[in-house]
Amino acid sequence: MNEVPGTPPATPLLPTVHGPADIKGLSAAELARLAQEIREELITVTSANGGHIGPNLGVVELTLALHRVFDSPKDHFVFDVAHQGYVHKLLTGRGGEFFRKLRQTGGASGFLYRPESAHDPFGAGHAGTALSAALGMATARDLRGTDEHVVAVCGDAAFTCGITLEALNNVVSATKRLIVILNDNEWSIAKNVGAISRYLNRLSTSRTYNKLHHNIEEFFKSFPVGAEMNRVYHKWKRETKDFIVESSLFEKFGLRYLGPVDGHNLDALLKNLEFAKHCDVPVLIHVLTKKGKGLEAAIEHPEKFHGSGPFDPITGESKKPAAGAPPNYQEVFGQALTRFAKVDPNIVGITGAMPSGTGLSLLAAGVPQQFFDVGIAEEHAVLFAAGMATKGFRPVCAIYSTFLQRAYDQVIHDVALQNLPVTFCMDRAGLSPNDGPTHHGLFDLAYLRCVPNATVMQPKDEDELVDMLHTSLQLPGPGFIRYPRGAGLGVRIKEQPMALPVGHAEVLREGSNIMIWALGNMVQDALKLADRLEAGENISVGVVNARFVKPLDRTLLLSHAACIPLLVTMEDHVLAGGFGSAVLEALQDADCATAVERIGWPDKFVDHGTSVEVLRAAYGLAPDDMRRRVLARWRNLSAERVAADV
Ligand SMILES: Cc1ncc(C[n+]2csc(CCOP(=O)(O)OP(=O)(O)O)c2C)c(N)n1
Repeated sequence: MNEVPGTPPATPLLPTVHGPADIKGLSAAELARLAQEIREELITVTSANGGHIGPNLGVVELTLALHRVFDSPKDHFVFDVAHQGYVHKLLTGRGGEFFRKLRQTGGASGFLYRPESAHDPFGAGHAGTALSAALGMATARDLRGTDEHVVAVCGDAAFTCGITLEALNNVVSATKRLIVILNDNEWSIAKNVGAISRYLNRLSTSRTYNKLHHNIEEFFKSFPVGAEMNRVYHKWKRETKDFIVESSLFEKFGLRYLGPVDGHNLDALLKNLEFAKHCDVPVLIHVLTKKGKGLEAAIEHPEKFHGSGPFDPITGESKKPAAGAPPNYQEVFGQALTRFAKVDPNIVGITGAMPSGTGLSLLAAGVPQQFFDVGIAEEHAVLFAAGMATKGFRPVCAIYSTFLQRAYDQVIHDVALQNLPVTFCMDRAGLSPNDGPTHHGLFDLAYLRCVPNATVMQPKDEDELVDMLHTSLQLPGPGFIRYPRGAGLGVRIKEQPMALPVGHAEVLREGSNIMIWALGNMVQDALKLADRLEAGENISVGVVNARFVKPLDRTLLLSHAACIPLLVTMEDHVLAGGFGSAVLEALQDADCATAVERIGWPDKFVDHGTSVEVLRAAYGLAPDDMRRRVLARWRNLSAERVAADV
C-alpha cells in the first residue's frame, strides 16, 4: 500500500466492513484504499487455496460501486457463473476466517450460494444463467408491485451462451426495469471467441463512438448539475448518439446502452450506476475491466489465472507437481487425441470454451485446423459435432460431465436418435471437490444409461482411457467416456492403443465369496477394499473392472451372480440410476436374487470441500465406512444362510 513517509500506517478498512452499510460513508480515498486491501486479501487467500483470482481482481471497483449505489439484499445482484463473487462476499459479512477457508470444508463456497447468505439471491456455477434469472426476478417484482432493483452482472463470454441471448431477446417484453452489467475483459477462460466478442471489441475501441460520448459528457459537465439537466443530458446524449453513430446491438434489443465505462474508475462507475438506477427502460452498462488487475502474473497469463491452484503470491509461480508425478487424465486425453488426429484428418476436437481444462489446447497447438472452440455453447457444440458427423467426420466433444447436462436434448435428439458417431469425453466425472455441487460430475451415468444407441464407459487408468478413445472412434454410433479430475495412476501408456471388446468387463482378481464390480477410478479403491476385507477374515474377495456401463457385461455378471453370494458395486456417481442400478436391473431381468451392496454417492447434492478424501468421509464413503458396510452385509447374509440351513 502507498504510504506517505513519516505518517503512521492507516488502520485497515476491510476488517471494519461487516456489510454493505459499512462502505456507504467512505470517502473516495478510503474506497480506493479498501479496493487495495481487497486485492491483497484475494491474493492471500487464493494463493493458498486456489480459486478464481483473475476474474475477481478485475471486478473489485465494480463490486464496490454496486454496493455503494444499491442496497443489497433488498436490491439483487445476480452474478453470471458467480465465480467473480469473492469481492461481493467480502463486502457482505463473509470475510475473515470464513473467507480464509474459501473452497475448503466449512469455508465460503467459490460461487454465490443461496444457503450461504441473504446477499446471494441466485446461486450459479454454470455460465450464462444470470440474465434469464435476473429477468425472472425483475418480472416477479413487477407483478408484485415492489420496487427493488435487479442487476445482472455478466461477463463478455456470457454472451457466447445461447441462454443469455434468449433472455436478451425477452428483456423488453418482460420488464421496464433491469440493469445489466456487461463486464468486458475480452477473456472467457481462454481468449473469448466468436462474432459477438469481436463486435464488443469494436464497440469498446471505436474511436467515433467513444470520442462522441466523451465530448457530449464534457459539454454537459459545463452546466450546473441538476436532476432536470441530467435528464435532458441523457435524453440528448441518447438521441444524438443514436442519430450520429449506429446504435449498439443492445439498443436493437431495446436496452439503453451506456458506456464503455472504465471499470477501474470508481467515479465513472458510480455515475453510470446512479444513472441506470433512475432509468425507466432496461439498461446495459458496458464496463471494461482488466482480468487479474493487481497481480502482474495474472495480467500476463489470464488463462492460467482464471482459476488457479495455489501459487506464490509474489511471483505467481504455481506449485510444481513432484518429479515423476503421473500425468493428468486431460493431458493424456489431449495427447492421444492429437496423435490420432494427426493421422486421421476426419478426427476433430470440439470444446465449449475449455481448451486448457479439457486438454484440447494440445490439439489446437498440434493440428489447429481440426480444433474448434465454439464458446460457452455446449448445446451448439454437440449439434455442431452431429452436423460434422453426418459428413463423415469423427468429432470428439470434450465437455466436462457437469456441463454436458446442458446439452442433453442434443445428445438424445440430434446425436443418439440419428446414431451419429460422436465421441464425448467427459472430464471431471466424479467430484470436483473445491468447486462443489455445481461442478461435481455425478449424474452422467444416470442421464446417459437410458439413451438408446449410447455406449458408456469409464477407464480404470489413463492407458485404458486411450484405449477407450481409440475404441470409441471406431463405434458406429455415439460413445461416452467419463473420467475424473486430476492425475492418473502413472501407468505406462502403450505405444499402440487396443480396441476394447465393447460390453466386456475385465476380471482383475478372482474371489469366491464377494465379487466387487468397480467402475473407473473406483477400481483402485476396490482392490484396496478387497485386501482390507480379506485381512483377518476368512473370506475371498474378487474385483472386476466393469469398463462398460452400457452395454453391461451381463454374461460375466450373471456367471458371478450364479456362484458368488455377495456382489458389491462401486462407482463415483450417485446411486440413483447409476452403475449399481444397471447391475440390479440386469440381475432382476434374469430373475436372479443375488445380494448386491451398492457403493456410490447418496441422493443429495454433495457440498464443496477440501479434498475428495474429506468429502468421501463426510458422506460415509471413507475406506473404513466401505469395509464396515460390506462386512456387515456379508455377516447378515451368512447368518441368513446359516438360519436357512437350520
Ligand atoms: C455451462 C458452462 N460451461 C463452461 C463453464 C466454465 N467456465 C467458467 S467461467 C468461464 C468463462 C467466463 O468468462 P466471462 O463470463 O467472460 O467471465 P470472466 O471470467 O472473464 O470474468 C467458463 C467457460 C461454465 N462455468 N459453465
